[in-house]
Amino acid sequence: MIWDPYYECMDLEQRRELQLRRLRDMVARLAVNVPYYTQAFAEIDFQPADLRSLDDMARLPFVDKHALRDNYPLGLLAVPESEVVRIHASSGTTGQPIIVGYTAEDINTWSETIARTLCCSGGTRHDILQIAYGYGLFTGGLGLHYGGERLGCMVIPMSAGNTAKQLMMMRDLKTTILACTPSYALTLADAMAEEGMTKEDLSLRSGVFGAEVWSESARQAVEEMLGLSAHDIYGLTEIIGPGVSAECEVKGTMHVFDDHFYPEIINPVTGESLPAGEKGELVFTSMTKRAFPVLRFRTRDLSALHYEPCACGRTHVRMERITGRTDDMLIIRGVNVFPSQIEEVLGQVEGVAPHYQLVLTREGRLDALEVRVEVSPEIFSDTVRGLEDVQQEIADRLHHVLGIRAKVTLVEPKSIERSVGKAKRIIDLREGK
Ligand code: DLL
Repeated sequence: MIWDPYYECMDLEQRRELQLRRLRDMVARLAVNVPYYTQAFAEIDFQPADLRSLDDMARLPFVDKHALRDNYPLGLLAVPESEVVRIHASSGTTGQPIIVGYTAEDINTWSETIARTLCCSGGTRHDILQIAYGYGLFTGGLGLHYGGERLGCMVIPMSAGNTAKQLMMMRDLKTTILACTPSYALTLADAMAEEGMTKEDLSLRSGVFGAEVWSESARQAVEEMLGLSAHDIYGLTEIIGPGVSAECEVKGTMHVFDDHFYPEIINPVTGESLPAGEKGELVFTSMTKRAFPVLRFRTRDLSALHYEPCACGRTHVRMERITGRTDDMLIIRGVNVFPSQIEEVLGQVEGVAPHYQLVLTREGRLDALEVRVEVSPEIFSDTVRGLEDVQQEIADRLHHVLGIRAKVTLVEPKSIERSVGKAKRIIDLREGK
């Protein structure tokens, strides 16, 4: 089912006209209501009327996390505070959070884009939706919650953690759609085995997983262990939260709800716009947000955009799975390495569990990478020789893909800390990195 066929299946030309109209309106609101943008436009001598075509977007300045932080807490609101009905905050690991506000209309838009997201994964009002994303300042829990209610699902607001209770509710209430981070889905799957539960005891048929980078092999593992169809969903606090883009049944790319969020891909070094199909940094402009609209926000996420229509009938531009963040990129002995490349390699090796950690140290002047990965119980109880073979196979494959040698350490099943939210995969112990 398509939630909103008018907007989701719109003719491309018609959508471009809609985007231009909405962008003009947004830029005019920013110029008048937000001093930060008034000044930024003045600096480049730009008037809202100068936005004559979508190509003119490239003239406008970017906004990045620093600009948002500098205006902490509510300096970039485009409406009076009295119109704000909710705030959320980004889950940044260091320093000041970024606070974002929503008007009642924004909450409505958000619920709509989440209802679309759930429909993309096959959801209907007959579904029982268990939300194991964290509730609170993080956008995952409440974002999915309002959208699930909008669709008419029976919503179970579990929040993250409390794994045994999650499984009990899942079984007893016959949950059909699970919403959580992919790493927590793996945690739930492991715990299921421990409780002696099988996927046949559950009624799951679909999952909406996102908020962190994950791989095709993690998808296969989750689908197999939980007995569901796993869908990638993407979003970020600064733009709205989850509900920016979602994978339909065709899978492989995510539909960007580009009647609300205008996407661009740029070269992360030069800032130049890149053509369709080329990989670069995603930039989003929120076209309809009232309280906290952002102009050309640099996400640091790496992806590519595709404009050909999808077999599902939706005409939204599609984005590729996120392969990493520009600030996640590890530079190891001068070689650029993304954790997702390592995850993909590990997924190809028989007997290796999808739980891993990357530890970076410095040996003398050189960077050293250690890949710690759990092996399955069968492999773990195998002969030393068997373990050495697995270790060697991983090291060789990593060398082939990355061009550098990594130390591979096989660790006992369940020895790597399980996450309930976004997994922490990188431990960087290098000084002055
Ligand atoms: O993670 C919003 C969200 C909640 C998305 C639930 C999906 C599901 P933030 O905490 O602001 O918001 O983090 C945003 O998470 O810039 C990406 O780096 C990463 N991210 C989000 N979705 C995906 C995904 C939420 N599907 C940051 N694949 C983004 C890879 C993702 N990375």
